Amino acid sequence: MTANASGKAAVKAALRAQRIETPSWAYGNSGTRFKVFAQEGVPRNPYEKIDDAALVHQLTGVAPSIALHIPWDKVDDYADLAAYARDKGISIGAINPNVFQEDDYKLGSVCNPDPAVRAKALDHLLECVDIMDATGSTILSLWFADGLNYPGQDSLRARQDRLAEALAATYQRLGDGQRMLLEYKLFEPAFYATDIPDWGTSYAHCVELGDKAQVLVDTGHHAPGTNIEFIVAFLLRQGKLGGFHFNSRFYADDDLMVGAADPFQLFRIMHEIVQAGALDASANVAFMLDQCHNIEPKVPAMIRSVMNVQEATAKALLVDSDALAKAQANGDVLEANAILMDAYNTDVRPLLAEVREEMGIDPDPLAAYRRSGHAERVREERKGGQAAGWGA
Ligand code: LRH
Ligand code: MN
Ligand code: MN
Repeated sequence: MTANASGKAAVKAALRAQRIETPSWAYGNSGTRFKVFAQEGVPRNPYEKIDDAALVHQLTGVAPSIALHIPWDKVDDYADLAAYARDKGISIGAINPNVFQEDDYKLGSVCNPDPAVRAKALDHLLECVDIMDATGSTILSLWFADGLNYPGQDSLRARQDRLAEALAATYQRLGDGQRMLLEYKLFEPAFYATDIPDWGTSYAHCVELGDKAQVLVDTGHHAPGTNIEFIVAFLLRQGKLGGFHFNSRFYADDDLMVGAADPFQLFRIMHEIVQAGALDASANVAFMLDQCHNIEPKVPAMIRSVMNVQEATAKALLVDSDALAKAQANGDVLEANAILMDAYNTDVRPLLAEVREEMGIDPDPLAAYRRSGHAERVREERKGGQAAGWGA
């Protein structure tokens, strides 16, 4: 399918304006619970993670922020870290508190039956809002590993009360222009029950909290076969879609490169976004990656991931919306489906190459990366790279 000239200009403008956030932890060493395979040239500290994220932005033109995970990215002076990022041409994105990696959290963090542990977890959440203030971050990205392994282990209902209490206290602390996104996950690390297992639980808490609380959809956190684009469409309609953690999965929370396992699903999600006008920055949907590169080199994998999101977005932008609306109104099932598939089956790589050239960057970011000599340089410079945070 082809867009007409003015349509093509609008598609290109939307692609130029797109913003995709990369996660600091994807630049560090990672693995599974069986083994972390250390790679050469991996960042040794948060500053070097910023260097890598800045390079991804330089080569793709659409990844101008980096999410931090605290304390994985702990530094003495967060304002200094933010200034460093600014100097490199990027900014600090979402701040992700970590209330799942200390012994105290064995039975949960904000849902823990012990009030002292709950207080400790809340302190950390509030400390992360301080870090938002220091870095200029506008998003507190919350994920809780809280849950139960055995029926009867704790009261499902009391845990919801404790959760609501901690969320409310954190919400109160948010300043103007700051918001909190509440991530859900069906499974892992708890096996019997998770305290925020699904979008409905997250949504209900966010509604109770107010406008500054929205749902975060991590594409790897659902039961297999879940229709994620339906969740996206519903949350957008309610003004409660805060953002994404994009990644791919075949079986569980695999955290593979986005668009690798199921590019069609990514397209269907982006189609809902585009149809709702939510690609526009004014819609405030944060497009963040949350993935690990256990066996592939990290910076080019991140570039590939950003490009995969761009390709899905370009295809979604190419859907002939007028023709689709007409076919839908006419109840023309085959035509409506054909219009969608036409867009999906378009090779958008030449269009994206044009967009990049117009942005003054290399039309082939991966080739530009290989030519940059970055991999060879950091292999020499950086010895003993940092683990992403877990499994090390
Ligand atoms: C949990 C999760 C959450 C964490 C990240 C490291 O599975 O998706 O977003 O912060 O992984
Ligand atoms: Mn996530
Ligand atoms: Mn996850």
